[in-house]
Amino acid sequence: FIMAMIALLEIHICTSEINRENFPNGFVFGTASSAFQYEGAVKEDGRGPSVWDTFSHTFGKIIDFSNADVAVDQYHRYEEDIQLMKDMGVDAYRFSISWSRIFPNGSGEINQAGIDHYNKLINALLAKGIEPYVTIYHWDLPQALEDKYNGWLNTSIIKDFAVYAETCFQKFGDRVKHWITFNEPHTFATQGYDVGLQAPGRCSILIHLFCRAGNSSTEPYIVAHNVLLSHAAVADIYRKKYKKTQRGSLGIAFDVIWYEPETNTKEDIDAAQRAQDFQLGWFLDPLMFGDYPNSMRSRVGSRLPKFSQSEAALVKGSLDFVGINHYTTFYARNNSTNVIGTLLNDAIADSGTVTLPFNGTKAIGEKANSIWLYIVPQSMRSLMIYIKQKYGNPPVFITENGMDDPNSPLISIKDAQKDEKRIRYLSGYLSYLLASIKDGCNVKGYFVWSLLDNWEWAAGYTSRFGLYFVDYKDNQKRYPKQSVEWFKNFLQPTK
Ligand code: PSG
Repeated sequence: FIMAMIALLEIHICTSEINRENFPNGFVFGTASSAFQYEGAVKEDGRGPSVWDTFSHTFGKIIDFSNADVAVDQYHRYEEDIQLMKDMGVDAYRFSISWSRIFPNGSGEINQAGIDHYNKLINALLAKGIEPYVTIYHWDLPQALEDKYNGWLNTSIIKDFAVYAETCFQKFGDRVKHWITFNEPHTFATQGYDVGLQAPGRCSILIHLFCRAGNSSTEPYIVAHNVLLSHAAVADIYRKKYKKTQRGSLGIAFDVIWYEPETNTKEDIDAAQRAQDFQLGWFLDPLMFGDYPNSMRSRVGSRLPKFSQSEAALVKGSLDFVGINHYTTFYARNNSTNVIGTLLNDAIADSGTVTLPFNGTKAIGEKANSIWLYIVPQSMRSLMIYIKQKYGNPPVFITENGMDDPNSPLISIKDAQKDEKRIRYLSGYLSYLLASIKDGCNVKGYFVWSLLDNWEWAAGYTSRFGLYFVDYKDNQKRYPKQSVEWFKNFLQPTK
């Protein structure tokens, strides 16, 4: 009988319309963005170029040959955008600071105009009762540091990043209480240094057909290692010098695909675990336990950098919360032959798994627009339970969740506004997030990616993740999609 009641309750939780009142008091709802995808104004007020300026201006790297010189012009329109958020009733806005606005050369002189800009943005948010959640690094490394010492490949980055992050604490930490040091280190380590599809576009696969320089089997691991050491250095500075007065907390936003074993065989169940070790565990194991997962150490061997005892001690426990960017689910299967992996000789092959959103016969869920985005809402719950059990139930923020409209970029404004699919996506994922909270998962907040359509990296303007449609042909005008009204009702159910 009890089991039947629980089952009924679950059906109820997962199918009926929910709103914020179903979530615990103090649970934070917001929307997310990043500087390079939103700001534009790339040459204004002393900003220096970043590796993404260089990459996007390199012929053939961006699907629609676009760049983010204008993007959605939030540098100039932040007040208008804050009003859009205010009207929806969000509690918080996650955005990132552009390193090369603060330090146009990556290090050295501070650019006061950059500080002024983020002060204005933060103050305008707070004036409307919206809390800033600030990502310190969302992929836009100052080009000067790439030129000077190969950026994340060099341990010199640790000190420069620490100076930049500490400057953020000094200038903004009186008002910013949630810091995300890094966005998706796994994504930029693999996309930027293994397959070369993102800045700085390094790789060695296919005998350097796509990348002039790089080493796909070693560089992703070096980059990730330097990211972990940089985060740990910054967390140490924050705790020693700022935490007592500023009382904020520090996390990292990880990209996490949920992996379903393709079959019930032990081989595939182990493969799914390994795939997760090589994605989330790569970062979260050192941060929680002080070292890389066993599966990584045994498979990557001497190519995997090692933490000294003092480094391990600094890295371990340096997170106050875990940020999770979750969008999609793939099947995982054991890769027994690994022919392609042997051919490519890259880091991605090391996990010995094949991870795809479909098996021989069917797709794992309904597809959104991006080739990697399949809709499997219940994975949100599985993932939260996984983190609870494996990592001792740390505080978690969903720092990104959302989908892009099908048929973009050619979609008309009218059609784009009818985004029932996004509404289904968001309410589905939120329902299972709520279910995980009822399971005891320590989830503190949720951010939709994204407030506006924006410049989607290598996909340029062909992918529209916004609650608001942006008309790129008419001066970046914003139009609400139906999901705006839905989110508004979700956030203000009694109004
Ligand atoms: C995240 C997750 C996957 C692919 C790309 C991202 N995945 O599961 O295969 S990138 C991430 C990023 C943000 C992007 C957004 C949508 O942090 O800047 O615009 O998601 O791709």
